[in-house]
Amino acid sequence: MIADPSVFSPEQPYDRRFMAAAIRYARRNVGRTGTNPSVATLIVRDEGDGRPPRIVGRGVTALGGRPHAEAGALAEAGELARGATAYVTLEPCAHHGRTPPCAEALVTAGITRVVSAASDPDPRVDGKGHRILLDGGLKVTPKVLAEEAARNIAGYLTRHRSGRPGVTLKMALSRDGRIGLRGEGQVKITGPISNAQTHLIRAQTDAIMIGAGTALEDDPRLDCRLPGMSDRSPARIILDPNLRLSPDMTVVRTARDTPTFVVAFADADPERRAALAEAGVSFVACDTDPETGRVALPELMEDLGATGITSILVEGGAELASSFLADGLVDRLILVQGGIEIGEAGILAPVGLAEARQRFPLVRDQRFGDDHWYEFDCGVA
Ligand code: AOF
Ligand code: ZN
Repeated sequence: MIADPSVFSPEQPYDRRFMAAAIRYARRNVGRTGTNPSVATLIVRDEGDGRPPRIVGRGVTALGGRPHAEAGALAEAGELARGATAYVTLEPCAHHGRTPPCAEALVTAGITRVVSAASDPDPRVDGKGHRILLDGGLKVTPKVLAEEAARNIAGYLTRHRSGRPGVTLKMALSRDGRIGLRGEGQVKITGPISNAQTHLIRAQTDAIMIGAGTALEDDPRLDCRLPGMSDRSPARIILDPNLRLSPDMTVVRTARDTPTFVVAFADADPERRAALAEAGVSFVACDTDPETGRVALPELMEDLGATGITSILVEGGAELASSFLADGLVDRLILVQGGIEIGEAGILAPVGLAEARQRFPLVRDQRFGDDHWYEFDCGVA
């Protein structure tokens, strides 16, 4: 990192506004850029003639992670990049990949000022991108809306910091704090608006995870059902250490359309394994936690991180949720409280609203129809 902050230029009046627009634009490809973060770049010209500055080029990290955002924005701006300011939601890269470093590309294109948001922990960048820009004579203003930009790339940052994917745990709670009724399949707790919000999060997440109990009980689809966004369904991970899933379940039947991973012990029934493999399911091996006899989650999370998964949405059930919480593996907790009551026979949520409020800062609080949506930052990583 560059130690001396005096090398950087101060923020200008329009900076936050354009950075906020860039951060919104970067959301377009969140969950679709592999191990690469989804970054956006806006090239902005101020002619200095009293007219407001205007955007002449925009780019977002392409599907799969390449090309980087800067390449698209510079190509769109063409000669108009000369003398312009670039707003980049992540420090521009400094390493040679399939293309030369983005920081160099910005210098070569004649950009005179770069405003960046999040810092890049990738050791190939980590301050070196800003250094290239400064050495090229550009003005650099870092950390503008850095926290907001970091939200978009939370999984990427967690993977760099902790060697595992970022984890969001989401639960729908009844008014009396229950998440369902045993033996009843899916109980409708929340309404259409918050359900659509959940699907939006699915679209922005690499993989969705549930336990075999929930899979057997609910036979869910675990896809993104927002209109026009079905191609954004995340991969599915089902924790089924003893292979209880059967080939006629929805997730197994659709395994050829949406990547589906089953986490199983190495000694699980080979015949059941063969039947699932035949249907297109892939397997992830796991260890046993010597204390509980269950799947060792921290090790599994590291293994999933190593396969390139950067974000996971854990959606059920109670046992899996409490294991994630107990192991300190939840980065963000979403509790959606619906208007219905389930009653004493219902399954209690492993963490209720009152406890969550006590333990974690509330970062989002919204009302969707009859539902309350609460998001907590568990800040473990
Ligand atoms: C940028 N702009 O749009 C993105 C960046 O595998 P590679 O060569 O694509 O490099 C991946 C690294 O590139 C990643 O870890 C992060 O440091 C940076 N991502 N950088 O300048 C972009 N997505
Ligand atoms: Zn780059």
